[in-house]
Amino acid sequence: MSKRALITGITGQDGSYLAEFLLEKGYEVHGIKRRTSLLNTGRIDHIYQDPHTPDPKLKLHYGDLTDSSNLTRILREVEPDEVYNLGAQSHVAVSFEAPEYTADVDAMGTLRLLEAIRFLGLEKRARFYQASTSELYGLVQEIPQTERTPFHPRSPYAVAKLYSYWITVNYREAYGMYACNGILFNHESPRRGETFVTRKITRGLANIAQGLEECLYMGNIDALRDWGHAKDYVRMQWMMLQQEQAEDFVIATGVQYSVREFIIWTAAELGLTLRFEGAGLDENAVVEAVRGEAAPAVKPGDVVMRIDPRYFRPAEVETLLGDATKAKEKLGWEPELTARQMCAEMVREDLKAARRHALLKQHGLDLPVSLENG
Ligand code: NDP
Ligand code: GDR
Repeated sequence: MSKRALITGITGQDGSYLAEFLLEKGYEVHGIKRRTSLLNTGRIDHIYQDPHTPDPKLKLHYGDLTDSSNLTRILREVEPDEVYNLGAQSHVAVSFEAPEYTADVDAMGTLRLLEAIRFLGLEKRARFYQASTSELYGLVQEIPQTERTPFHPRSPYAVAKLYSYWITVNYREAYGMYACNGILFNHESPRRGETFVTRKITRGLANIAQGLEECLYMGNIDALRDWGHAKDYVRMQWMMLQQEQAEDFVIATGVQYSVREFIIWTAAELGLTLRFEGAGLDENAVVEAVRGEAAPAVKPGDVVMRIDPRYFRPAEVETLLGDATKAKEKLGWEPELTARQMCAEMVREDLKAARRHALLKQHGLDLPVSLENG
């Protein structure tokens, strides 16, 4: 009999890679998707299986982390061997705008799921993975951050995730559940949500290169992050549930870059050289030179980026750098892709999309480019 996994957040970046990974491993994968007014399964359409086919290996259930009756019903129906709680309002800046909702989903949602597992008597059967985050470190107490570094969350998102971290530990200690936290540092991919900084940059500059947008507005480009590739990180989520004992692990590359460096890499992939003007946060980035074919719409001297304080956060996490020694030693995990390689892949995919869009535009089929920002 194949193992059954239940993924909350299956329509998100990590959920989609994890579902692919588990299907390849022969799992029956169940995912919870929210009801939305527009289709939200774009990241998993390529692995979608028509429910009318005999014995589909991927099954989707409507649900929401704010609805405990629905979580209980789905868990009862699926009786999973492994539960991956990836669902969340995952945008840090948005959590300042919607703190109560963020707490409901990111903190109480975890409790609802754990309680439903316990209520159904599945606590000895279902192994539980909680998507914890490097945002827990917030105002960092130690560099680099390990499993033992104290937490100091700096946003409603991080505070909600702190609750989830501890309630996961608590259910492990109180009820002997196999429940663990992956403290994951930032991880990205071509499937990254468009309003997170890396994707905002690769998509925005690719659009500008093709004449679909004029200028990108950014926040704190001096923030430092430890960026890995989502594909490497979901492998680790699974590995964490295959141990004898449930434990918490930091997952990170151990290398740190600034948002500014990520901008420069992206520009280089597009054949652009940027000149940053001004100091600190009041900078304009001015395109100084143009080489290659990838940015036909940009002329030397064009201002392609400006700083807009609306993207500063009320409390910022300036620097994060992880130490994943424990994961490397105990689980033999190693990231396979560097941040620079990941950036190149993201630019390639966003440029492909921008070129398609520009081509349609040339032929009079002008679809508006979504300028939703974050
Ligand atoms: P995404 O934002 O891409 O995906 C979040 C998923 O959660 C989506 O499927 C979303 O559904 C779903 N979701 C949102 N609200 C609810 C709700 N109320 N009920 C049920 N599902 C909901 O995030 P990532 O894939 O990047 O991250 C996965 C998890 O890992 C998140 O919990 C995030 O906080 C955490 N994390 C992420 C890191 C990263 O760098 N990516 C690092 C550390 C932790 P919909 O598609 O409908 O919006
Ligand atoms: P983060 O990711 O907050 O670390 O949370 P994000 O990509 O949003 O920001 C990273 C850093 O870039 C700075 N920044 C900007 N960010 C956004 N979104 N938009 C901008 O215009 C911009 N300009 C500068 C930010 O201030 C920040 O310092 C992500 C999410 O995936 C969380 O769910 C996850 O828990 C953590 O990573 C680890």
